[in-house]
Amino acid sequence: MSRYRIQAVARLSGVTSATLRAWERRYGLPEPERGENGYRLYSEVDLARVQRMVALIEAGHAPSDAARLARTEPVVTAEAPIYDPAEAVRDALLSAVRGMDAEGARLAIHRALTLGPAWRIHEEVFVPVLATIGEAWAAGTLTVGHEHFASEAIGGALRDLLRLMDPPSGARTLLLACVDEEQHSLPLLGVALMGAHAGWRPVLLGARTPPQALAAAATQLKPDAVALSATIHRPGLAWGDYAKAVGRTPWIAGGRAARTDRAALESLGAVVGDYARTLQSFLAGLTPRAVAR
Ligand code: B12
Repeated sequence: MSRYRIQAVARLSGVTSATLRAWERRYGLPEPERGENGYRLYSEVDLARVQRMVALIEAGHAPSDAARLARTEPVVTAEAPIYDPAEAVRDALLSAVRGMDAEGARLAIHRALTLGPAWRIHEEVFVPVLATIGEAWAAGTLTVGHEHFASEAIGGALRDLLRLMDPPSGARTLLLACVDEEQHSLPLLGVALMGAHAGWRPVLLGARTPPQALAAAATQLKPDAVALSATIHRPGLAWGDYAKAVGRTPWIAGGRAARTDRAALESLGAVVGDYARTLQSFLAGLTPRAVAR
């Protein structure tokens, strides 16, 4: 590991040698070793912590707080490879899928659950893993069996996350469905998570929902908004029947097939969402008063 003399640390951090010695005395940071001749020798980690402390002070922290934070935060130095926890979990989940290793998938998903809010876990782990699996399937290196295996594991985790996200009392209802013949229900679960995160109460009809079933559910539930997902493009899909089914309720359609049919959908009054995140701006634009019943 590199060893810097105090002048070098002063030059690289912009902190004078006197201040470095004072910080060491007062806050125990940095923690240089002593060379044979008694000179202070600083490591990469010491340097990174001093630089971090400077940044924290510039951001308004008192030096004592900055020292405490700089000491407890993980240190990224030029020597330490940057560890990306989401990447590690993606790798673990993909290798479990390749090996059809149920225990490995369960463990990887448990690790994923530590990475932040549900929508971020979905965006940073599940969506990229599913996209890689889709590419591997198209390239012939993974089978439909692997796709099913991954869908079970990830779908289960998404459902668990949704169950844990208790909507606030008085939450508005978001009715979600996949269009007729559409088996790709995982994208819909991701969209439901986004809705729950925005404080809405998602009600899922799931895969293969014909327009009549949507109409019946909309009549019964009187949702405040409807979200539809379509992945496989079907040229004859009766979007007009879905428009009738939702009536005057605001609706959004997403998924790669909805994007293909964007013009038709927009002419029917739908908003077309490119990403699950689009749902949030769509919902944010719906004030309770604007909701038509
Ligand atoms: C898992 C999977 C399956 C599972 C589905 C299980 C389930 N319960 O969902 C199973 C095994 C059943 C399946 C079947 C098939 N699949 Co498939 N599948 C996939 C895979 C690997 C992942 C799908 C997924 O969940 N992606 C993650 C989601 C979250 O991402 P997304 O779909 O891109 O959605 C994003 C946006 O579009 C948006 N979005 C989606 N919906 C909505 C809705 C709203 C309202 C909003 C706002 C946004 C929004 O949000 C998402 C995140 O930003 C994809 C690969 C891929 N790249 O997606 C292939 C893929 C979709 N499948 C494909 C194919 C061809 C099929 C099959 C025809 C053949 C097969 N592989 O078995 C059948 C057809 C089934 C049918 N009739 O519907 C192709 C589709 C190609 C095409 N024509 O466009 C893909 C792309 C694989 C590939 N690389 O070729 N599949």
